[in-house]
Amino acid sequence: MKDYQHDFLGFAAEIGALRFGTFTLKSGRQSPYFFNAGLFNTGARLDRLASAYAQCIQDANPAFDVLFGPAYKGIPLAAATSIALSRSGVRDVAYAFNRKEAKDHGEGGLVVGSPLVGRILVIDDVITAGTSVHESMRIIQEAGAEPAGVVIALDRQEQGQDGRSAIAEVTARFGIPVLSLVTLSDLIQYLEDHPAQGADAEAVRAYRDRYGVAS
Ligand code: OMP
Repeated sequence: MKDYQHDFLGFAAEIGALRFGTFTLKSGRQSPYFFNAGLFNTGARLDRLASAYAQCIQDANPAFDVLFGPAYKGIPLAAATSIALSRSGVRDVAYAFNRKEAKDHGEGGLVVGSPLVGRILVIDDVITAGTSVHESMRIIQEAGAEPAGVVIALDRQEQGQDGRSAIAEVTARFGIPVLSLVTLSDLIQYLEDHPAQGADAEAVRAYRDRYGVAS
């Protein structure tokens, strides 16, 4: 694990964005842990999260033109990541996000910010079964743009709709990379090294055995 990944996990646990207990996921699965990106809810927290996204993008260096943050949680993530990339001297990156409800007055339309043109890098929070990411792909394709990749904070490394990993499905179907700040394997390794923080590493391993896929 790189330093920024280790720091990200520690900080997420410290502010309660990474929680342990029993959680029902969008997919209906019962998970012993949950990552809530909405808890990066101050300027300093969001700054740290966005810096980690920017670091991940700089390391993998995918070719893209515009960042896209899917409503709602992806919106501050894409905006803050574009700031982090410009501050780190990479370049002044355009960003866009969608509305959930189409507007029929004013500027109208579903996409706000930069036009969705060229290669679009999606900035999202989590992929579990892959439902949210398919919705982003639909928006990009309807705009006539091309998906360039997806960056998420946490890859839960779970089975998608056809039994393969949700990420393998996205990569195969759209031919794009999915980058993550950390994966479930990183989280398990982190919990093994930091056993004192009230998390049930055994329950997380059991969950991986039931729903996980090899990375
Ligand atoms: P999928 O659409 O199944 O890939 O689930 C991803 C979405 O689930 C995320 O965009 C979140 O809304 C939510 N989620 C989390 O935020 N954190 C988690 O740890 C797990 C989920 C989830 O419900 O699977």
